[in-house]
Amino acid sequence: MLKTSIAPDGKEYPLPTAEENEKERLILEQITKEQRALGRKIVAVQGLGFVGCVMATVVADAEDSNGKPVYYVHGHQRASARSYWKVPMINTGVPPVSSSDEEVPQIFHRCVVEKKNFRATSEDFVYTLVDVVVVDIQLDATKPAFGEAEKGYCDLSAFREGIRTLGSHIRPDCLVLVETTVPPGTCEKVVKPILEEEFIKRGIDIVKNPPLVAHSYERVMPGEHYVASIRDFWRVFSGVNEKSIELCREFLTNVLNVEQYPLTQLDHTNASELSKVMENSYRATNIALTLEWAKFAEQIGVDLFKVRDAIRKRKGTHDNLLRPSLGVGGYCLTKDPVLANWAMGALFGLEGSLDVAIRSVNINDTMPLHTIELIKKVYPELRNLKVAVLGVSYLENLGDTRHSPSKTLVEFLRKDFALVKTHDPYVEAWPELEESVVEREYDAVLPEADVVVFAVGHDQYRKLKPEFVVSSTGKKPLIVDCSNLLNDDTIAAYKALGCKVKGVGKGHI
Ligand code: SAJ
Repeated sequence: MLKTSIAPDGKEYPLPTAEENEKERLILEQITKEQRALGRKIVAVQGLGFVGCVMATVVADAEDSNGKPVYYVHGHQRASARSYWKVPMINTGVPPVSSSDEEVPQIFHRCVVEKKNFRATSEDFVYTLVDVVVVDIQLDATKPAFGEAEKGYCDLSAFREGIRTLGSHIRPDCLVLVETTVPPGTCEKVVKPILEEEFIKRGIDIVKNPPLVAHSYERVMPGEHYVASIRDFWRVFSGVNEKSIELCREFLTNVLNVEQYPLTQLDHTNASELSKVMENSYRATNIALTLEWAKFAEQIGVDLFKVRDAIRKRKGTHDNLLRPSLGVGGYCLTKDPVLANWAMGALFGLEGSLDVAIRSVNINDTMPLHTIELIKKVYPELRNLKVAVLGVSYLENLGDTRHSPSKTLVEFLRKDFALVKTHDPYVEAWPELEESVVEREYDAVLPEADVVVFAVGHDQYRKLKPEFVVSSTGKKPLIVDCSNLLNDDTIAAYKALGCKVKGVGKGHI
């Protein structure tokens, strides 16, 4: 029975057979020959996830001074049941990611269907044909214990396997450009040695032909400026040797809008790798600090958000002060500090840890418990309490539940036997929280609610009228504002309707 890969729309794609793979190799060879004849360099993008698939189109979309494509791009996705469906889907010119950026479907159609210089494949053989490989495969951090990020670690096995595939296929003069967010030290201590091992197995002299490895991290933000966050955005890069650095500079200069967004070269891949994870650790630490002070503000009758606004008036030095919320979710701030902390010991053999960054991750991961404390101030006993949670996405106005703080909130409420219903206008399913239904209609969650939690800052929640919310519940529910959604007038309106109101950082209520 042929294994299949099922796309989000339910369409089934059978995984390729051995015969089909043999045919595919011939197609890849033919295409590459034709494209080289057109004077194009050949690029492979390894991993067609939310970064790789759009990066591949940005590379394919790059044109020379005569408006001709500089590159032909083979997107490579392993033929896994989970992700193979992306290959046939991309080859119809359809993006495998949904996005509010209308440039995403346009750039896919332009490169796959019109320019015909981007095509997806699952054949490893493709790596024997290319001049550059852009590595965009996933690399996760694991946090085995809630609130104990110091125990977090990174399992590099899948990443190593991906690099080994490259080492056993690529030509010695092929540049391997790592974009994946990796623990500091990975290029020098993991990627380069694996490539050297594979080169030696293939009889390649690694002194004459040292592997060419560069690192340039992506700053993709999949929202409404998805494509621009790759093409029109600053990049940091480095390489394991001079040639790698120069080839990387040439590639990024051809692909990205470096006139407006100049490149920054660092002198070692450790530096470029450290830069990425420090960027997000800085952001995570910034948020964690505001929660610590929000708790203090609540106890002394202060509205932390007004204090924050006052501080942010100092443009250039203090206007990047962030804010507390229900919690810090998403794929970046939750793991990047852990990658660095783990690398200290695992890759550099160093004692000690990044205490401030790790403590910040713990503050951020456990932030939803503060919202539960606010509820318990009014309802000490949560058993059978009916709680309506508005918002399960990790970010406002987006439908992405990865590492959503709402998951922690719902799990801890249910652990104390509260009766929780959830709502989110952007979220269809919530895979991280099994058998959890996410409602789209208010009348499915508000009736009878004792507590209404404004968990995520979706714009439509900000516009909800207090009269509507209170009448929908048929009670005078406790209102909990986790993300500064309710201004003072709205809070006053809820109180006039007989509701109690609590808010993260809102000590003045
Ligand atoms: N959050 C707060 N308080 C804030 C800002 C965010 O609690 O002041 C929470 C959000 O609700 C969310 C989490 O933190 O749960 C992360 O929010 P984010 O705005 O950092 O969004 P992310 O996780 O998508 O972060 C990405 C990062 N981009 C990359 O790594 C390429 C980050 O560096 C960007 O700053 C961020 O997008 C962005 O600005 O959009």
